[in-house]
Amino acid sequence: MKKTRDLLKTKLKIVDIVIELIDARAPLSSKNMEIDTIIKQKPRLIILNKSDLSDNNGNIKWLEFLNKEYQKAIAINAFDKMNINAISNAVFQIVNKRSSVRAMIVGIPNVGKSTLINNLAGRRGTKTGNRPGITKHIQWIAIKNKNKLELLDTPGLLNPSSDNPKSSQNLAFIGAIRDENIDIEYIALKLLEILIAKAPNSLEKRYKISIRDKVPREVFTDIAIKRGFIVKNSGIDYMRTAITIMNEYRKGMIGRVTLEYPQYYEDLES
Ligand SMILES: Nc1nc2c(ncn2[C@@H]2O[C@H](COP(=O)(O)OP(=O)(O)O)[C@@H](O)[C@H]2O)c(=O)[nH]1
Ligand SMILES: [Mg+2]
Repeated sequence: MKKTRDLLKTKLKIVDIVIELIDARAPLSSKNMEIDTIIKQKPRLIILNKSDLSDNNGNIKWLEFLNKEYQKAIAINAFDKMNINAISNAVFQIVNKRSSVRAMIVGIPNVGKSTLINNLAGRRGTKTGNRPGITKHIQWIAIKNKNKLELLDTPGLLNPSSDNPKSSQNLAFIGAIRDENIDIEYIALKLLEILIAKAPNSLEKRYKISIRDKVPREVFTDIAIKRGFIVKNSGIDYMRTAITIMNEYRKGMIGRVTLEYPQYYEDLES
């Protein structure tokens, strides 16, 4: 991590603004807290990405919270072309500069850094490096139709920093931790517990099952049976069922579910 941190600090010196991507389904768990001390007073735009996978109410609450805590936050979906304007406007609002502005995207794995860079850059991604005065090894990408905004072509990869059990679970749900490193069956059952509470209708609709009065294990079995995930002589194919549930949640097929809310709202709930 020290090496990554040092590299990040070097790159920070050459940008005007940091664009920090977090996952709208779990903004707190997917935020690397160390970044706050690394970037210090450097202008920053926080982007709640994958806001198409989180619920609208969650997005509103998080934007309200983040806009209060940090300089500025917006919610986007990295595939949406409309974002180019939203991001560019936000950047120029934060950075008080009329000439060329340079930005760098940072975030933990799987938050959508590459997707966003590709979208902002257009299909080919015009490289603007190797111009006089620009360090040879550093490549900049011109953002489509925004000739005053340039992006560092490689994002800053951060490790997730939250280490409480709830955050680790959220990171597993959203696919920020490699599946090899988690007990997928256990995690799928935990996810079902949340979906039963937060999105019962979507869950019933997706799998055409009734979940009334059922515990996660029973819902899990129902899903396996509905999908025909049965192995001859040994019953349910637990692995396949678990992977299916995880994948379908991650793709937003079981509804838009925000996994955590700003502390204030969590306190109200409990
Ligand atoms: N639904 C949805 N999926 C996204 C969004 N952004 C990225 N993804 C998906 O999330 C996965 C990880 O994206 P990627 O750009 O590789 O993340 P990176 O590891 O931060 O570079 C890919 O499967 C993307 O298609 C988004 O805004 N909405
Ligand atoms: Mg990437």
